[in-house]
Amino acid sequence: MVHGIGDERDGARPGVDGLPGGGLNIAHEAADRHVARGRGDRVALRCPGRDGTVRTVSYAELSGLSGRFAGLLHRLGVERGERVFTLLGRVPDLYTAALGTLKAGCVLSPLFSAFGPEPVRTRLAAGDGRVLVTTRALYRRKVACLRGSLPGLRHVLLVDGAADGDEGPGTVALHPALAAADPDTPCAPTGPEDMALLHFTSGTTGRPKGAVHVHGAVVGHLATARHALGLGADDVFWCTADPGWVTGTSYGIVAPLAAGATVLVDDGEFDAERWYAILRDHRVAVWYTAPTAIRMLMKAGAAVARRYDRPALRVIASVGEPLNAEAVTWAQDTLGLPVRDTWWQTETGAIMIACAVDAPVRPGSMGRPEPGIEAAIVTRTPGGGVRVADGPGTVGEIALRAGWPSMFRGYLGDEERYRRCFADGWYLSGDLGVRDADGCFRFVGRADDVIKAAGHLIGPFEVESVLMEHEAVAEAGVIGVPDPIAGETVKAFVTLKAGHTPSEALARALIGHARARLGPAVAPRALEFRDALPHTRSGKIMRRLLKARELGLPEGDLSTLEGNGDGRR
Ligand code: 6R9
Repeated sequence: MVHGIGDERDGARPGVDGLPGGGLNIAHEAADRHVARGRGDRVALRCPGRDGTVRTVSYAELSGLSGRFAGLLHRLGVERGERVFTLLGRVPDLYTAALGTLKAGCVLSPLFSAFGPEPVRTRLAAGDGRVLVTTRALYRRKVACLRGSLPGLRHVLLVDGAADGDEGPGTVALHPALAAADPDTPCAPTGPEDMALLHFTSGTTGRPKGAVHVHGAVVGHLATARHALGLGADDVFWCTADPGWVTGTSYGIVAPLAAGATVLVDDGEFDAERWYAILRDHRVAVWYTAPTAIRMLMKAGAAVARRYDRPALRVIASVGEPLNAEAVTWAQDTLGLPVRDTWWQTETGAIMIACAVDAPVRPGSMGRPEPGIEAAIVTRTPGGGVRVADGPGTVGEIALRAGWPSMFRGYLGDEERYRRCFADGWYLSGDLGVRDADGCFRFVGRADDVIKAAGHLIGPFEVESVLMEHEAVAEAGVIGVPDPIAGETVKAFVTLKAGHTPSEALARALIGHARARLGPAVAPRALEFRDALPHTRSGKIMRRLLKARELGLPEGDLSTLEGNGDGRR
């Protein structure tokens, strides 16, 4: 097993303590050990309210709250290894639920609160969710209607519930239940290879994949937070990612708490003035955000930025989508700091390649592999193996030598799909890149059809399936089209069943249907009707070709294109 850098004194697992009786549990590393080290009074969470007040939660309080949550899960009969889902924004209860779930030895699976009922249902069903933690409003809007189809979902814990059962059978008011639970509920004696986190991610085909992560991943979260982001225990850290995205868990919850830092917890939407005020008023030192956010700040203009100072800000870093060179230099000129790029995936669990704080920033380059990580550019060979590129300058797939601590350990229930991610001891990322003579990696593109809109990975299949539920739709093909702010937005091409004719009103109705089912973050922004869609001979929609035609790019290899029905008349 490869380890990242860490504190030598901590022995075999750098940077982490391990459970007092042996074993490893993320919740212990993220809360209890700070209390054991006499740092229980330090602020773990700093939560600005809309009214200007600031609530803080100390490490000792977080340890107690997560103990209570674990005790509550025990009382409800939830067993070790069972899945607890969250459908919450960035609110203090999220941290209680996340760490409490891990403390109980259960598995945490966070969902996007912007999801519509359909993505919520598929994930709860695929992950066999036993418990869901959410708000009354989200429960009413997105889950109540699904309860009948989710017999395994036994308990719904409502963070703003008034009384048990007030939203129907199996609903529990979280706060009174926590008040009655034992804050000293001990941490389950999990081991480093026990399943801890389940993150759903989207692929080109099929339903979302549940990437399985283990407690040992905390070693990678912590090492990279320190090395790539330069995070220390005295820092205020702000990660703007939604908790439903792997970044919002690995770096929104686990890494900064394991580092003993103060996590800024803000649930608001993007607003340039408010964001600058947060950086100033809460003395944020390390800020982890996304290229879309930087581009939105660029759009808001330099004048706004100049009205606020950033007294403690030391590091700005981003993840999730290509970071354009202009954004890096704009930040340097306007905010006085460059944006440091980091590259990783749901599957990798933690940052793999980064323009780390100790390295010079080269706009357009993602930087180098983190310590303990071996990355290469490879091409797949016909025999199912890989060939590592000899020298710099070759475009190929970004691959990582398998075996780092935060590497995913499986796709839930899909061993075959997991196996296909590896060849000759390398994990194949599905991203294309190139390495320069200095060992720095540049991002070239995706090798598959998945869409990255505002940093969020969207599987075209999930969107197509929902469009095809509509009575008028015969077939749908979904692609990402470039957008100056969000990187990409979702666009759908649709053929209609006999008896239906294209119209503006129908396009609006289809987009409306998709928004209601999928949520606005996933639904298409644009929709066009076609007489036919291009297919491969095996019947798959050729999204690549839809995209090439939409963007006026070369159509590439058409040898698998079906003779008829390419959609162009
Ligand atoms: C953490 C996260 C992973 C995909 C990845 C790649 C894209 C991530 C990037 C980047 C260009 C970067 N991606 N970091 N593209 N530059 N620095 O985003 O996980 O949602 O699984 O997405 O995001 O295409 O393969 P996930």
